[in-house]
Amino acid sequence: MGESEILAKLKQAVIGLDQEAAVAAAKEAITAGMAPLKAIEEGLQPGVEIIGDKFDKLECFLPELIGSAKVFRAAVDVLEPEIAKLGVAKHTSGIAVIGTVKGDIHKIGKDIVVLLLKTRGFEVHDLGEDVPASEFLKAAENFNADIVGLSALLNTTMPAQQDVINLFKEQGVREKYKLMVGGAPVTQEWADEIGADAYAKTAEEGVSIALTYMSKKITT
Ligand code: B12
Repeated sequence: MGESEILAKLKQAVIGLDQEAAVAAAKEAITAGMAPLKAIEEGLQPGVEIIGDKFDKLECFLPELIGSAKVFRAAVDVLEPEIAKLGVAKHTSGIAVIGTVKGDIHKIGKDIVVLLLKTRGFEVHDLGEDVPASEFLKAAENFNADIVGLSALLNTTMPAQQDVINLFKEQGVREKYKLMVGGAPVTQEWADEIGADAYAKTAEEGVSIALTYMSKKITT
């Protein structure tokens, strides 16, 4: 079976809230030698985006949103060990603290960032979801982090990213960390407005920014 067919199956399984089909398609992706991240980004993700759009237009409701997340997760569970196998780093690339900001319980995207950072050698402290600004600060200081990642999926929780940055500034520790923001509604303009160091549209982009930052930090 061709890659495009498998990607279509993954997408359709999410839209159809069909966990069995999603798991089967994820296994097919592995058997076909497809890059696991491609299966996530080009198969599963377009599926949840369609469900999200339908939700927005009141064409489906919260149970479908929850269902799509479960199906997504089940397929990622199959793909995750394949991503982990790609891990190449034998040394620690750096220390990252990451979480979804206060008021926001979306975790799928953040979890992918965590997974990719780990496979690229980062020591990652995942603070989970609905994380208050003070927890980000505490963890960054305790773990002596290099990078702090803030995920937000709601327009209403994007200001909580700013709250974290403001708190770091107030406490005089802003310059010690690279503060990176992400999540579907977040943009480069927003990152600039709130004074974040970096914005990444995808998990992959975020990890590559993190690695570039660490290589500069080590050489300077
Ligand atoms: C699944 C889902 C849920 C699930 C979440 C399950 C879970 N455990 O995560 C549940 C059902 C719980 C949920 C709840 C709600 N949701 Co919802 N949800 C979604 C949906 C369909 C998919 C999100 C997702 O997982 N995408 C897949 C991942 C892989 O993509 P991602 O998160 O964008 O992450 C990628 C990048 O953004 C990036 N990234 C993410 N974080 C970070 C962080 C850093 C540091 C970096 C570098 C990169 C990065 O990397 C990832 C991979 O490349 C979206 C639709 C959409 N188009 O996004 C709506 C959506 C986000 N939800 C929405 C809404 C309104 C809600 C609710 C308010 C609904 C309600 N009435 O209760 C609640 C809010 C609950 C809360 N307080 O948080 C709206 C938000 C609108 C807005 N912009 O404000 C959306 C857009 C749907 C819509 N079109 O209306 N939701």
